[in-house]
Amino acid sequence: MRIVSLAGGIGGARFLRGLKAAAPDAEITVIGNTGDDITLFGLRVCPDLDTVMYTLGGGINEEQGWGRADETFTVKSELAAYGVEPQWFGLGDRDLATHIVRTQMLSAGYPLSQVTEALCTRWNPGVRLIPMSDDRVETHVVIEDEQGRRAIHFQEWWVRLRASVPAQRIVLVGADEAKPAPGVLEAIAEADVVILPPSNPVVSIGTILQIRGIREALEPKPVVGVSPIIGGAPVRGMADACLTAIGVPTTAQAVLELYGTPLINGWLVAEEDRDVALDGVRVVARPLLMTDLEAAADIARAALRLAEEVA
Ligand code: GDP
Ligand code: FO1
Ligand code: CA
Ligand code: CA
Repeated sequence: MRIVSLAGGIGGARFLRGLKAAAPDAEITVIGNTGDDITLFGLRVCPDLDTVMYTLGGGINEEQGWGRADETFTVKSELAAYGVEPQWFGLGDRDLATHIVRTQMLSAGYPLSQVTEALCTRWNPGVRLIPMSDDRVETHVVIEDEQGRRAIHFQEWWVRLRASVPAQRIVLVGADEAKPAPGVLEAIAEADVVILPPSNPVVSIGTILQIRGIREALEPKPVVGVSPIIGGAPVRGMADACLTAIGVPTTAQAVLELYGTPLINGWLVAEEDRDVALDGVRVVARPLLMTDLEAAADIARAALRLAEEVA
């Protein structure tokens, strides 16, 4: 079986670990969000790609959900001693090696998709991980505070401000010109099923869907989504702040309507959201908390069953 999954960071990566366990013989292609990417200290950092790569490859900091296990921060404190900004983003020593290799390859002219493939030869994530685009696309957030109205990088809003200042707009800079990376549309065309994991519906899945041609390629496919919202709240993180910014309520119903038909055909919700409904979509209620690998595998199995029903 050929499965395509879109993915952000933590929610996507934890689901994918369950999907691998649920479908050990499947060929899984993951289309990763690169809207979170940022250049810091001259280094290109791809948080969501790395979260998927480290989680599936066994190198993730499990408690945190991002960054490397057994991490140290010597370089970070040395940079701080020079007074170099930004100091609100923590790049660990082990993690830095990834960004150095990536930046070196990008500078030599390799596209991000080939760089990601090269990094994955070390981590063996057991899936084919492709960035949504080789073109530089970045999520920026328009805020208004004492310093006036301005756009800041998504990471500054998310990490430094913890999304505490309301986002007036979320803009994907570069989306108009960006093309899907090589292999993205081909993998979708060949997929038997497509799964939208419980990733952030705005700045992870929503971002990938903005890349020209991706939504259109997905629409005719049997697509099953797993709700990232349970009982009116994001399980972790601040996805509610992103939904509010685009005028969408933080409910499993509203996220389903945001994805909409004909894109989505099956929608897995938590048991407390079992009254969610949309014409043309089969809704199934299951426990959706990814407390451990087994729980994530159960959710993935339910998603695959639902995909078979709607195919
Ligand atoms: P990020 O890029 O690290 O923010 O990660 P993703 O975009 O892949 O996923 C973040 C989303 O995962 C959050 O908005 C949560 O709503 C969702 N999430 C996290 N843990 C769980 C869980 O155990 N169950 C479900 N259903 N959703 C979860
Ligand atoms: N998130 C934080 O909250 N603080 C950090 O210092 C931080 C550093 C960091 C470094 C590498 C990386 O891949 C991810 C990192 N994250 C950090 C996570 C992260 O950037 C955000 O949670 C996501 O981009 C939102 O998906
Ligand atoms: Ca992300
Ligand atoms: Ca469809």
